[in-house]
Amino acid sequence: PAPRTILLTGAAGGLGTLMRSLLPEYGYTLRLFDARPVEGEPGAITADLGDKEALGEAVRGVDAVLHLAGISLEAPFEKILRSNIEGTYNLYEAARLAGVPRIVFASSNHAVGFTPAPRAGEPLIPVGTPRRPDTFYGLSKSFGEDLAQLYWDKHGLETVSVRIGSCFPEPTSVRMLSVWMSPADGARLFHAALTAEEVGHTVVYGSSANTRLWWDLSTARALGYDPQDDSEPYAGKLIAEQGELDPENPAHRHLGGHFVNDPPIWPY
Ligand code: NAI
Ligand code: 15L
Repeated sequence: PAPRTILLTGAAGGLGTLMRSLLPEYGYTLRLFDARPVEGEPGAITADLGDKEALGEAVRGVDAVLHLAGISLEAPFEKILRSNIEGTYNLYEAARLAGVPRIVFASSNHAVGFTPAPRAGEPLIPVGTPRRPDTFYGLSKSFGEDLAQLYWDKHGLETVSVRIGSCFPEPTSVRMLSVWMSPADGARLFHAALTAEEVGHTVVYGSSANTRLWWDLSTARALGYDPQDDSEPYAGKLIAEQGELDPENPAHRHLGGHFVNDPPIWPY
């Protein structure tokens, strides 16, 4: 049966807020969870991913989890460790103990951020490309994908790991022309990931059907995802403002964009 009640972690965040407005159209009832209060949602669970008791209650009776909570940019390792690594482990343990059958995990392009972006005519990057995190943040997403594989192999808990590109209302950089996922396509992809049959652990890239796409959407399409949007209408204005991507600039040359040359954040 199609999942009806979904635990949405990270509900107060940017993507969580977009999905709170879009996913109910697909018939889902959402249970909300975030460390911060969710505006206008007094019923939301306000708790940290470190709170195992709260997580145990949050997952009880849900059909699936859409796991968006976590630090969403580079940060000191200790913070990434707590929210993204231990926090994601705590969520998987809670889900396993409660018998939740599936998690859709917000992975990121930064798990493979040091992969060179394909030039015109070169093949798109497949999901099987070796992981090359560009930050501690990307490393935590790489961990999340391995955790998901372990929980599938050992416990039969299914996951779709979505290596999201940039999911914002509009693309705002020339790089985003290649990696943008419109919010409406994001909802389409999460819906496909929540409802496709027998996914085991499947890794997909999350973006719209962009003319300048860098990666291969075939595993996402195999789930039933049929993207409807393309960043190309934004290309003229963004290129006029920012210029074309410069192949000499490492931040333009890799999937992860500026994350590859951001200075490390101390302390390690
Ligand atoms: P965001 O930073 O706006 O939202 C993340 C939410 O998680 C926040 O509301 C925060 O309070 C919550 N959170 C953080 N640590 C927590 C903890 N320890 N316990 C409970 N809640 C905690 O990020 P955004 O853009 O909404 O991203 C959502 C997810 O998708 C993140 O996991 C991010 O890494 C991932 N992602 C997002 C992309 C995007 O384009 N928006 C691209 C790739 C991945
Ligand atoms: C991410 O993983 C971040 O969470 C998001 O804020 C964007 O920076 C996105 O990647 C991106 O690569 O543009």
